[in-house]
Amino acid sequence: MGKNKSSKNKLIIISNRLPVTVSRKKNQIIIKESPGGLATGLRSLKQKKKVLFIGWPGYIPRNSREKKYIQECLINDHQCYPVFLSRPELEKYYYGFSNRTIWPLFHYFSSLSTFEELEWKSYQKVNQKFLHIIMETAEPDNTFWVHDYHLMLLPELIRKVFPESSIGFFLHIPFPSSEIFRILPWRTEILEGLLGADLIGFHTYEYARHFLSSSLRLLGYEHEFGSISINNRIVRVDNFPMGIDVEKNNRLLADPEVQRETEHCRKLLGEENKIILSVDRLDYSKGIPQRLKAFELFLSKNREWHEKTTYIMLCVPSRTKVSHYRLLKEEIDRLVGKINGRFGTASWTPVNYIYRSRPFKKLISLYSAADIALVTPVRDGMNLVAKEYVAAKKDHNGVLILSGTAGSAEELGEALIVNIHNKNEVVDAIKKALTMPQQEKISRMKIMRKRIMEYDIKHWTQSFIKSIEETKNIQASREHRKLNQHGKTEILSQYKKSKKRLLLFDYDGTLISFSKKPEDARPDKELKRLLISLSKKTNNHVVIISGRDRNTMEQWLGDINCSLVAEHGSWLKILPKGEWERQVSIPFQWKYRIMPILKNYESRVPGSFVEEKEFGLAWHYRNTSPELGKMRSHELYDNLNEFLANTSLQLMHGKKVIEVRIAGINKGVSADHFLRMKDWDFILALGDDWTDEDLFKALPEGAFSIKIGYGPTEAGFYIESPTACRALLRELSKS
Ligand code: ADQ
Repeated sequence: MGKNKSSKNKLIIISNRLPVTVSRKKNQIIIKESPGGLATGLRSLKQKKKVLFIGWPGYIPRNSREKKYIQECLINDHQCYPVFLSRPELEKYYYGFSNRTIWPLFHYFSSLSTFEELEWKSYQKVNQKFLHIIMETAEPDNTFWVHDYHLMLLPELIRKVFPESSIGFFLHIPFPSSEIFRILPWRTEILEGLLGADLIGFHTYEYARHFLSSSLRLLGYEHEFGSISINNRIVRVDNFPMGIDVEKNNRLLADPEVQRETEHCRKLLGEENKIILSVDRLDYSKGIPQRLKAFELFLSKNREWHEKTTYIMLCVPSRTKVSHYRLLKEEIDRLVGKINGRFGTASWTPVNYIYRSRPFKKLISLYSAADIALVTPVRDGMNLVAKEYVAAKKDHNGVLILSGTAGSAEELGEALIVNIHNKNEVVDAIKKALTMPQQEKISRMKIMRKRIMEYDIKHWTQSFIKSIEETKNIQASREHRKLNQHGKTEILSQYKKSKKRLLLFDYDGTLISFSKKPEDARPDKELKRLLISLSKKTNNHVVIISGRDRNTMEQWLGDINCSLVAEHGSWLKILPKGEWERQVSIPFQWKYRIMPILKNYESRVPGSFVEEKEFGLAWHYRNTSPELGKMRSHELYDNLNEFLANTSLQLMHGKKVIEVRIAGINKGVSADHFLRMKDWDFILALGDDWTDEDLFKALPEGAFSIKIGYGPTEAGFYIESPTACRALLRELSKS
């Protein structure tokens, strides 16, 4: 396969299936375009970007000659780069891991999920196979958009070979709650695979939230407004509700053939007859048996609607090779037979069951004709049928009944929202829909249509691609502030030139990494050697500014010739005098009132503990279950905030700690003592926490400030970790 050399503007869409279908008829290979919504949405981008597709063409070639022929046709005529899969790969990767493990699990059918090591191996192998084609086709600076649950390992694989590329991933199915997701034996591999992307998109906010929660619980990644920092990379997680092809919809609605078909359908069933319609792939997630049972109950409870309403149930055959789907088909056949046998008459068939795919033209005629759409999946990532029905109701004369568990319910709140497991609720909704006043139908439909027309497939595609670009831009601006060799050289050369140097260092998370228990973070030998060497130099004044208590500071660092700041500045030990001086003179009875509140949280949140300082109290939650800790910390913060109003105490939410201390004391105020001491010609401040932001803000122009780790900061530079920070100190001490 020849490389298609091109510019940065190449967009590569990777999905399990290509937007073409290859088949063989009478010894002839037939290639048919089968554009889904995505391919349509991408059309609007084509002026700006060259778009290529990578995926399975849906056909296993008989020999290498045929393979080569298909390959050439697909590449030259359709910009499609095929990934050919063998029969065993299809069985294990597609029917197996994708559709017997991930699909049921992610739709909350955990009891249907199978966990087969061989199928997982095949899933890994096929993801690698996709990577192989990508490497033959793409350039390192291309944009990649990976789709769906078949290819969740691919973002990380691409990242490894093309570290600088832009990678988006979109999941078309739900992302389950972390309690369900953690059932998966290969959960961390899947998460890490996805986190290789720059942008991870879901249909709804709920799925994005579940994903963030799994990343936190299973891998410990915190997020800030949906952005996770992994090493020095940002991964943005967001929701992008997929829309439909509105232009195609409008074009078809205006087509006389479609209008004729709509009228024909209405006449066939009788003008007075109300049409209820459902359109699904035959899948257990779509709740088809539950819906049939609810319809049966409706008929048994509402005899007055017999012969006056017909349910047209359109099902597309799907995954017929998976046994659950075969069993489901049998159950549906049986239920339809039972209902029609029980209620049908010579002139009326209550359920009109069509088990085949229909061209979209026919589908839209049916949507137009139907009085009610019954879209009641048990679980559905989005469900485009609901949107297609609303879009087809140009006259606003229709009612949508929709499951609350379909992603589209987040946008279509004006539908009659039901729980498919509650048969009576569905029966009531059908009745309500059949008798709904015209004005109410119109007003509900109008709002939904407006939204669907606006947020269509073009909008979806463009906003996703734009969001990848934005994430890359944020990344680039962060890179720009990252302390690189150039920055280091600048700091070192200023350091060497200067005669009066002030070095202000935070301790935890800056000079040393966090440990589970605060008492375990004592300075190691290397750190002590470094601090001694830096503070021995006559031109240097080293200050360690920490939130820790005075005793610990003295015990750990008291033998070094440096100034110390404890409890964010409540105590100072300033060289050359070198004696601890108290900076606050407030009675500390307040502690006896705050302590019980903190103790209460200590007992309610396992793993958390209270630290008592001379002028402060701190509740640490580093070792708690991350979500519980976070939730309770917000609760505690709010409680204390009210409690401390109009007192001379201040509340601080640091890294995994909530602290109460005397107002007016912070690292900036403390730093000021030292900044005023001399006319320094070199100032360097290092810190990782937001309490260090006060320090950064207090610095004069020309000072160097470095934040350890990423996040919003006043500091001039970023450095990724305490280890990198150490390396810098080593260079300073050597020079
Ligand atoms: P699906 O599970 O396939 O998609 P859905 O969103 O309803 O579900 O899309 C089905 C599409 O197939 C619709 O565009 C519909 O017109 C078409 N279709 C259905 N029945 C048909 C029939 N009998 N004949 C012809 N066409 C038919 C997955 C997720 C969804 C998510 C989509 C898009 O499961 O939750 O909405 O991807 O992300």
